Formats: sequence, structure tokens, C-alpha cells
Amino acid sequence: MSESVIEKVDSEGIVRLTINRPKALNALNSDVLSALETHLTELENQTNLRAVLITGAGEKSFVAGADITEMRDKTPEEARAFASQALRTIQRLETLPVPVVALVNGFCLGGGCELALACDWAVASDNAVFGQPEVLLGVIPGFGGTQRLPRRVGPAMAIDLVTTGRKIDAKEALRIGLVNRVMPQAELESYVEELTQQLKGNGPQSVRGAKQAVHDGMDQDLDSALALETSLFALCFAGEEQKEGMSAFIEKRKANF
Ligand code: DAK
Repeated sequence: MSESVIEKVDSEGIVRLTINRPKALNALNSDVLSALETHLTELENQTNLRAVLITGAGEKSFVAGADITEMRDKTPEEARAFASQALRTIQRLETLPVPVVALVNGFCLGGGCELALACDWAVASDNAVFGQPEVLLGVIPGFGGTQRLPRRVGPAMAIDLVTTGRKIDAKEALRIGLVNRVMPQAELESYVEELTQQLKGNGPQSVRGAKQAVHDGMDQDLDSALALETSLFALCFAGEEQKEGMSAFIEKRKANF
């Protein structure tokens, strides 16, 4: 039986997706994108979902980009279809209702960096390498990089990265705000376990609401975004979670969500 290009492990609502093409440094081809989209469709409907982790198989690479071998002979129409498939899939990852964590364990280049940019968290090992090297291949980023990168790190740094194609190390990625944390590779797993347990300990609806407020608000003017926050805040008082969280505080005990 052939190995799956995406491995999925579900541990009580913490779902880990591993892109499994280590021989090609987990480059994204059509098969990976289709498999990822199938998993995301399932996750969108999973009611007990608390957080999603996405990573690459092996110790060398998260994702070394879109698959150059598959792309080389594409016509403009085929390139557009490929980019549309990737954009749609990456957007579905971004809009999952729970926090999505990129566990960046090595090369995070091109489409890989664009995948990480669509995640809420990026936690990187200290050997991780980031970049948008598309201009070295005669193309531009096609999976959202020219739009999400400036929103994450600001337009000046984004222009630097997408026009030079230079690679940066994990330390610089942390400094410019591309990633949230950098860990020695040996400590990456335990840190991510701690992070997901922390997320899991919080009110599930509150975590979803907080993510929604940030994401939806970013696309709106400040007044509309603040109104959105007010609505989502008020909505918290319609459920049990707020009652339990505040009662637990007053009764000096741990909330049981
Ligand atoms: N695609 C396909 N295969 C790849 C790959 C990739 N992106 N990256 C690595 N590999 C394969 C290598 O070919 C090699 O395969 P074999 O020769 O063993 O068969 C194997 O992985 C191991 O790689 P290396 O031997 O090169 O390993 P090294 O440690 O020496 O170097 C490296 C690691 C990550 C520095 C190097 O592999 C590298 O530079 N890889 C390419 C990185 C890159 O340029 N990524 C960006 C790809 S472009 C679009 C527009 C643009 C895009 C998409 C759509 N539209 C408008 C449609 C572009 C997106 C991109 O991501």
C-alpha cells in the first residue's frame, strides 16, 4: 500500500497533520494539496476540534516550497489552476475555527512559508530556514505570499524578502515577527505539547471567538472591527462557558470547560 502524503493523528481534538514527502523535502504537489483539502473539509465539521498542528515529515524540512518538478512545464492556465487549488486550500486552513499551529522543523521556503503564514502560530526549530525564493526561479509567490507576508511583517521587509529571494534564519524570522517562538529542535515537540494543552484548557468557544474576532476584524475598518468584537463579546454571555469561567474564579477553583 502506498504511504499517505498527509498523515493525520487526532488526539482528543488536537489534530496533527504531517506532510509526508520527506524525500522531496515535503514539497507541495497537487496530491498533497488535494489530500490536505480533504482533511480540512473533515476538520471544518469536527465539533470537538480544539487545535490543529501542521508540520513536515523528517527533521530537515517543514515544506521546501511548491513542487518545482511538477510546476516546470505548466502553461499559464495550468499555473493559474494550480495556484487556485493552493490558495483555496491554504485559505481553508487559515479559516478553520480553532487555532492552527505551524510546527516549522526545518526548511520553510516559498509555498511552505506561505502555508506557515496562513497559520495562527508558527513555532520554529532553531535550524529553520525561511524565504520566498520564487524570483530565483523566474516567478513570484503564488500561494498568497505577496499579500500575507506584508500583513505579517510589514511591507518593507516583505518587499525585501520577495524581491531578493534571500533566506533568513529562525532568529531573524523571530525578530521580524514571522514566527512566534524559536526552540532548540530537541525541545520543539514538548513546547508544542505544552502550547496545545494550554489552548485546550481554555474555554473552547472563547478560543474560537477570540480567533474569529482577530481574523474577521483585520479585514475591516477599526470602527466595524470594534463593533464585531462587541457582538462576539456579548455572545459569550449567552453560553455556559462564561458562567463556569467566572464562577470558577470567584470560587477559587480551576474552570471545568
Ligand atoms: N520541489 C521539488 N523538489 C524539491 C523541492 C521543491 N520545492 N525542494 C527540494 N526538492 C527535492 C530536491 O530536488 C531533492 O530531490 P532529489 O534530487 O533527491 O531527487 C530533494 O528534495 C532534496 O533536496 P536537495 O538535495 O536540494 O537538499 P539540500 O539540503 O541540498 O537543499 C534546499 C535544500 C531546500 C535549500 C533546496 O532543496 C532548495 O533550494 N529547494 C528549492 C526551494 C525553493 O526554491 N522553494 C520555492 C519553490 S517555488 C505559482 C507561482 C509561484 C509558485 C507557485 C505557484 N503560481 C502563479 C501558479 C512557487 C512556489 C514555490 O514554492
